[in-house]
Amino acid sequence: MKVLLVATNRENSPYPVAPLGALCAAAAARSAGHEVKFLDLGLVSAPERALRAALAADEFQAVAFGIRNLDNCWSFAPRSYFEEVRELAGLVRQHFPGPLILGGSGFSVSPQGWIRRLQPDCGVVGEGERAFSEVLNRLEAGMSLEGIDGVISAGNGRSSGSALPSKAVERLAELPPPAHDLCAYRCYLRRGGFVGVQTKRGCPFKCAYCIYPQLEGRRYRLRPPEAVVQEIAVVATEWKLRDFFFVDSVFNHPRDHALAICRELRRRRLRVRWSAFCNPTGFDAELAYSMREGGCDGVEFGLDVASDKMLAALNKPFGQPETRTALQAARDAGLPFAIYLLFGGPGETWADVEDTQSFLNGCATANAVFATVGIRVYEGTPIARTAVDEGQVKADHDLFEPAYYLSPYLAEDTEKRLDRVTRRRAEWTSPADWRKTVVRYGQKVSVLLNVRPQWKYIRGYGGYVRRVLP
Ligand code: B12
Ligand code: SF4
Repeated sequence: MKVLLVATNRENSPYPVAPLGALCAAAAARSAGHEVKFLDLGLVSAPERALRAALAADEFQAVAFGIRNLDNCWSFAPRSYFEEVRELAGLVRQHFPGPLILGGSGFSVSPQGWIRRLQPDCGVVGEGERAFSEVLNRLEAGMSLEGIDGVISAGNGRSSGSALPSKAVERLAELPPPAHDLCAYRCYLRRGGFVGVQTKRGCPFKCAYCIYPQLEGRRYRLRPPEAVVQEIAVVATEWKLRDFFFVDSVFNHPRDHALAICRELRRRRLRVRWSAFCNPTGFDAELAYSMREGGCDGVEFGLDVASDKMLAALNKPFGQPETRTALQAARDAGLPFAIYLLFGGPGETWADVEDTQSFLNGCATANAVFATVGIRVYEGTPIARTAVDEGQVKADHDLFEPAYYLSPYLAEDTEKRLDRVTRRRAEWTSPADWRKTVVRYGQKVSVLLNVRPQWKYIRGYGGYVRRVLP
């Protein structure tokens, strides 16, 4: 059947992100024999006009929405994307009589919330490839959508099926590579974006607030390194693109797999550069050098916190010794790195925030430390229980509407006090800096100059932002 697959995400902070998930769903649908017309609203100036034109230009048997983000997860400047998608769905209902299918990570973090509000024909929870193809197969055959693993069918105003993600595909090598050919990557790269690539799915760790294991599964499913690098090689050689981002939850774990990817990249001698999210687990000198030799030009360490007390409270899978080793290894290998911190976890005080800072002061210095505060609460996470127990969130709160956990000890003058801590160190930066229009403008200019992201090229990024873009 012919399906119109619409990538709905229009967020452009920190930069526009290419719709990798929707490209995966598109590839699976094509390999199941369906015809896919891909409409990426991320780069168009008038999304509603573009959608109306696409619907009028062809006869489709189904329309599917890829919903990457539900909200921006920022307690200090919260933003929901729901209204944008609701308007698009209204337009589809007005101009198209056939079925509407929803999917994507923004959908999967709160599937029942979307189903209740938009009443699509069905929604695919979690991994999309198999379930989406099966939905299209059934629609083509005129069969019911009930009973498909990972699919909530919602016809006739009632929903059936579980909101649990679909059973994960065991061997990722069986899936077709993402349909990169459908994406206007050059436009993304020009605006600071990257080509996204996955080396695996899943995360076995159990950090108190994190929903990634629910989205991708709790067990690693590794892609063969040769297949990952071949995917990169095709994009790099056919479209002459150089800038990649490994979108794994944690690139460097399991360590052997990360090493194998780096070695394969080196062996193929591709002229590419890439960065990735890492955590300190098993991140050592050998890995750091290998990453560098494989083309890595920047590491984003998701530490969240670095005080012993809060590492335990958030159930992080690493401690201070691993953190020290990892940061030193990155520095010694010549890899610029940024650190992401998330304050406000259970029991955290300003003294704990300062402990994190003084511990990091004694480690290899990051180019940038991005410190934020307030933890987005997701259904089914340990922090959701804590938030209810402490009365921060009502037990029946619909978490489609973002709620944030914040340690009561940090509740007063939060942003001002975080800013004060931040200003003590040149590399630290906090929401008080990023919210300035002039900073956002400065970032746009640096993208035009191909200095992207800025922090890779600037040591003491926070001080720079406060000094040069006051
Ligand atoms: C890597 C990443 C980033 C990187 C992206 C780097 C890059 N160049 O691509 C960076 C750091 C830039 C980033 C930024 C943001 N991110 Co982010 N990011 C991720 C991460 C870790 C992986 C995303 C990814 O590409 N996965 C790989 C693809 C293949 O998986 P997928 O998109 O889920 O697609 C699968 C299914 O969802 C489904 N599917 C997808 N589309 C469709 C369509 C249809 C029709 C169907 C049926 C199925 C389907 O099938 C796909 C294949 O199985 C996820 C967390 C996670 N583990 O999922 C968060 C995540 C997607 N991000 C999230 C958010 C909120 C953001 C930001 C808004 C944060 C912020 N305030 O800056 C920004 C938005 C940026 C933007 N412009 O859109 C949230 C979204 C949930 C929510 N609350 O809305 C997530 C889930 C993390 C979280 N906090 O919970 N992000
Ligand atoms: S924060 Fe990172 S390491 Fe922890 S569970 Fe989430 S993805 Fe895994």
